[in-house]
Amino acid sequence: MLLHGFAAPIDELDAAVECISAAARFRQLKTPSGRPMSAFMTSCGACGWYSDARGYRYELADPLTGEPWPDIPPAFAALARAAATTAGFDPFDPDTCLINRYSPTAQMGAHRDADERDFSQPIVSVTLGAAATFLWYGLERRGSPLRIRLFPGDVLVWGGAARKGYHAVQKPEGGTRYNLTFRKAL
Ligand code: MD3
Ligand code: FE
Repeated sequence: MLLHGFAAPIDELDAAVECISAAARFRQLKTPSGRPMSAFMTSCGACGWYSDARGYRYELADPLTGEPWPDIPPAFAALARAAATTAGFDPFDPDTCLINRYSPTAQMGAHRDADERDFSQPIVSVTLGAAATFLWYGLERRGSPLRIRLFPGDVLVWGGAARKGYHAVQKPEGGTRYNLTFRKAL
């Protein structure tokens, strides 16, 4: 479900991203095969998504510092819960929020989110900063995807059968894009 403008006003969310990234820096992760991902990432919550030669996984502490990830800010948690409720997924208690930062040349190839334990839990994603086109393939990674332009303040909720769908993100349109991805991973 696309909730256009659901996250507005977004100044408080932008400020929270700054605050989190001061404690847990944005970093360029490598895929298990050693390729650097073009988006820079950080996390907050009880765990954080991570990738390196050892594989894709959730880490309970930031491997850069050994410190726990910053807490999920109250404004983030409230937004994620409200969006999930609006889409019919109640209760939603995410234990992690991955923050992706896309420079004007960064993108994300087609993949599905499969590192979480319980696929009956939805995923909530929030666009901040620049707009970008999101590509939705569905349950198989072939054919021509549905193209959805996402603007700052747009929120997407993915649950049920869509939870296992393939998706990708194109380069942002003239600026830096941030995306918050709320998940219940553990
Ligand atoms: C559809 N991020 O971090 S969010 C990711 O814009 C990721 O940063 C993108 O895909 C971004 O894994 C897209 C939208 C999204 C997130 C999770 C999904 C779409 C999804 C899980 C299942 C289906
Ligand atoms: Fe994804």
